[in-house]
Amino acid sequence: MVNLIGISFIGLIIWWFWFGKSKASTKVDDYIEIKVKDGTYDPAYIQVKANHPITLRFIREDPTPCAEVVVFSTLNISEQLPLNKPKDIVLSIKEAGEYTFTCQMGMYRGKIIVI
Ligand SMILES: [Cu+2]
Repeated sequence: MVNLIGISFIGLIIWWFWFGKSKASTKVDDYIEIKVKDGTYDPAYIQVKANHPITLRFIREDPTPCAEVVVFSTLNISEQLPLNKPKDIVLSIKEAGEYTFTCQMGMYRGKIIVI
């Protein structure tokens, strides 16, 4: 119980941190454009409905190899992002929860919140 509160609190702090840093908007939509730039996914937080297909259009503006691949580890998805060319990833997540996506080394971080 205490752990749960602690984790939620940490989550909230991280949420605020990223929200402020990436001027991200959390929204429910069918299509979201995500810029990969300056060490952040923008937006980094995406809210989607369960069992509802969503297209994430990644636009990578960071030429460093670090940003080259986006990994959704819990979904077993890993995709190459071409430089300055949109890359669409279509997801339909069945279970509500939080799904993190990162670059290969975990410097870029984002989260999909499925409701
Ligand atoms: Cu990286």
